[in-house]
Amino acid sequence: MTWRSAAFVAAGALALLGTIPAAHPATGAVHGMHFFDRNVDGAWQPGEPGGGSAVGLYHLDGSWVATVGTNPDATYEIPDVPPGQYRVGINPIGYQMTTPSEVVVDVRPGGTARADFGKLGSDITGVTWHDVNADGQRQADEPLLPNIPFWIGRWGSGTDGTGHYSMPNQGTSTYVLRFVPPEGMAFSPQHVGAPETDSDADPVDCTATAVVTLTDGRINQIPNLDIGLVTK
Ligand SMILES: [Ca+2]
Ligand SMILES: [Ca+2]
Repeated sequence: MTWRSAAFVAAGALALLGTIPAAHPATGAVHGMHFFDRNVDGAWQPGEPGGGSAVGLYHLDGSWVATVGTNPDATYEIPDVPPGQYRVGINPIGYQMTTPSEVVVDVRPGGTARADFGKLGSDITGVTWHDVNADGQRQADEPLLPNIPFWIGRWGSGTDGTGHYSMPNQGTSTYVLRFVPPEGMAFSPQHVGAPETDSDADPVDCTATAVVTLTDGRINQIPNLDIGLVTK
């Protein structure tokens, strides 16, 4: 036998060892989706983003077993769970749930139990526009102003190249957006006329405030937090 054929025989023996059946798995898993339920139908569809926060696994008496993060694609997976019944859930505080926030699952050896969690946040959206006639209302012929910066605390953002901004899937809180007017411009008068087309910035402190609340399990949406700018 050459050294090559000896190596071949040894490799064959190792391959045979590899065919020994594995012991029946002693654990199972829990997986599912934790997502922002954009169309509020209680089910995940492609394009609905991950819910961000963690998913927890607990014994039926409430004692903690494991916590895993939610992936950006909205999936989560809790591996190596000993067989039995468990509570699995997310922290619902600050959001409108579109599914139960906690369910009981039965984990079987080698099996995968599924639990999905959908929730709805608030979309804070608006535009910055040139209030040409300085009346505090956005008329159809008044142009949007692109790339106007604003700050939320120490986090910088701004309207995009078309004059729009969007902060989707926000939980309950008070959001203070501090806008920075361009050179030679100031803010329109605040809260004059129809709210869909008025200006929401305080001309003195340059801030617009969005208050997201949950009332009777329903979260409020904040469309049209719009900012009018006038020529000085
Ligand atoms: Ca959905
Ligand atoms: Ca106007």
